Amino acid sequence: MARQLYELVGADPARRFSPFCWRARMALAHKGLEAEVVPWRFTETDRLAFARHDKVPVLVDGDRVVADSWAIAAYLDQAYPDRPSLLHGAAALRFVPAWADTVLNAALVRLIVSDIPPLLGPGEAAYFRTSREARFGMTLEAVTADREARLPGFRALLAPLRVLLGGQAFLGGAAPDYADYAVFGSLQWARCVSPLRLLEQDDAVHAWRARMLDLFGGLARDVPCFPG
Ligand SMILES: N[C@@H](CCC(=O)N[C@@H](CS)C(=O)NCC(=O)O)C(=O)O
Repeated sequence: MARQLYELVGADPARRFSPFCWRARMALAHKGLEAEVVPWRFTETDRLAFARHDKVPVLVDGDRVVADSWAIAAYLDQAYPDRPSLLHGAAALRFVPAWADTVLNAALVRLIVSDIPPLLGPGEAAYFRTSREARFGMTLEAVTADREARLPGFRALLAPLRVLLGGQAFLGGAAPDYADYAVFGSLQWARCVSPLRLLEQDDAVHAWRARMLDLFGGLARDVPCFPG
């Protein structure tokens, strides 16, 4: 069976916007592995029943089915040990996706969430709005109402990245590793759904994101997104 990655898409199947799916997509490219994009939308939970899971990414690799972006990275290192390592067997590397999930994504969603429904089909947009407005206890527009004023605070959150990028090209060092893909996925999510300019042009994180967009022949650059 061909390798497949189930990825979240909008009304346009080319608009792939999940931070977690981007982690997995970049991790596959790091390993030099091709995987067919299987477009998946929010209301298609039944299509993931085979994986006993309700979220993407889901990787199908021959007879293996792996759900969850961290599990996919660990699986790829275990199944393809002769290819460049993603995690270097370093348990502490999990800190980076954990930080991205709990700090970075939590801040980002409050800046961009109202930009997402217009990119979805009517059924998905209704599901997204209802589920997220219940989570936030307010309309999506109210969540992002003062977002311009919160941009400096968001940029300050990225300080740990600037510490590393002051002395090296990638979070992983001279070359990228899963730390880079974990953080990049979040910024790519924002770039793919929102016209909001998150990063200032002279920010080291902006330059790093440009290097990430250049990787693998522009894999993440050449997709429907906003200029950012
Ligand atoms: N911990 C999971 C999180 C995956 C996740 O939350 N995926 C979102 C897309 S960004 C999803 O499938 N959401 C389905 C829904 O909200 O119904 C991972 O790292 O893969």
